[in-house]
Amino acid sequence: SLVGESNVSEKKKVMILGGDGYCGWATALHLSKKGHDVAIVDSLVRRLFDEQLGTQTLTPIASLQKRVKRWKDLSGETLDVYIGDICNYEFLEHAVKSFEPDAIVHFGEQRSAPYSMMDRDRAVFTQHNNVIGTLNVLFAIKELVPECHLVKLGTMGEYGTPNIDIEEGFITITHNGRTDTLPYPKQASSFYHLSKVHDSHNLAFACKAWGLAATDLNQGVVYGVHTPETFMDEVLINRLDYDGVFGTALNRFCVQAAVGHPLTVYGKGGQTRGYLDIRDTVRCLELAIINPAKAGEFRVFNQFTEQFSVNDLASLVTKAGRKLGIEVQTAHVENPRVEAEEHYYNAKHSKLVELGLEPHLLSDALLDSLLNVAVNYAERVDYEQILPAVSWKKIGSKPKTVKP
Ligand code: NAD
Ligand code: USQ
Repeated sequence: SLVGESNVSEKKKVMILGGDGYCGWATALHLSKKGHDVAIVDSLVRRLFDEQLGTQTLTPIASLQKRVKRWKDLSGETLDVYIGDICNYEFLEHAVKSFEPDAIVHFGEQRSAPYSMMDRDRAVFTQHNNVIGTLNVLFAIKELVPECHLVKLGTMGEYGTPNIDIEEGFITITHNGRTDTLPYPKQASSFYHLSKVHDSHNLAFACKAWGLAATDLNQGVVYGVHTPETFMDEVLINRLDYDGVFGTALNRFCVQAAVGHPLTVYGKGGQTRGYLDIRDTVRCLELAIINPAKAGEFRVFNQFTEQFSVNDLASLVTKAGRKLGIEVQTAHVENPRVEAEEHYYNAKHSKLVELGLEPHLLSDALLDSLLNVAVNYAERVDYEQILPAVSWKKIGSKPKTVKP
């Protein structure tokens, strides 16, 4: 067992909603390795989205059952598994009652902005899945485990790109001579990002009304694939999305470079966001869990380590490619989204560092290793899935069937 070598001060029972996904799987293994008792809850709907869209992760992922068995063989640790939809309250109630978590980490949402902008059906699905799922989690905690700390994934995209500094959740404003600290204004720009805003409001209210303890982690864009645990064995490998719907900026650029596709910079490329390495994601979750919010407290942490524009990322990947002998081109594609392409951006991100986060800043070594992973699995890449096909302006009410 790995518990012996862990530095855990207090062993916690942690339930991970969305534990079969990109951030969730890596976090489940990290916390298990650190000696916590971990349960995974997942409906496996993410695997179904890939089927619907006719795409697949760059890396070949094993079934959840195989993953969990291999982890048990390698570490001696058991991960409890509950397969079901958290929008189904009876299922969630059963899982929470039988596991009795000290902390619930909530990754279990539809997380793609383009997916939420495909058609009315998917916009409604996204907000229903995310908002109702989170409401169910709040009720389950209130009814069954009122002391349980909720660690909920939000997004930096809740804030949008205001022309002033972005604070961590709250801003102190003086208006007509009076001063108050208020929730930072939200200006999300997709039905997905808006679902996170709605969640944040529901969390804040539940903490105030029922005394729940919650941490909202406004995470930036995650990059990378390996963590020490998922790297232990190919059966444990994490997913890496590169397609135009679920792929995110830096991960996409590395895969594009590896297969000789021009980097897809949308519009002017000045869009600036917060980014972090997946090895920091798992550590941030651990820090939030071992330093819980108090009863009645609604905390907000901005979870990213560095800011980059899309143009910055393209030039970093171009340089890293050159070192590996890959000539990387950039294509400025028409921006399918409605967003500012040149703007001020300066977001605070000190609370997780104060708790002990030591960031893995984006380095040549990481770009090298990510490019190498992409080169290794290049034959799995479907070139046709790379260009963006979802337009924010062309969203319609008719279900969009994916063309063969
Ligand atoms: P993912 O799609 O890889 O994983 C989400 C998991 O949740 C999937 O396994 C899916 O099957 C499951 N799920 C979705 N709806 C569910 C439901 N109703 N019931 C049970 N399970 C359900 O996504 P990810 O990239 O791991 O993101 C995890 C969380 O972190 C999301 O909430 C996302 O919004 C947030 N986030 C992700 C990023 C990123 O760059 N990947 C950045 C910021 C925030
Ligand atoms: N972009 C490009 N080219 C690409 C892909 C993206 O220029 O090939 C641009 C987008 O237009 C956008 C920026 O890069 O301006 C980021 O896009 P993204 O697809 O990497 O990230 P986003 O849609 O914001 O969503 C991702 C995750 C989501 C999470 C969010 C964090 O999918 O779950 O909430 O990152 S944040 O961006 O901080 O809101």
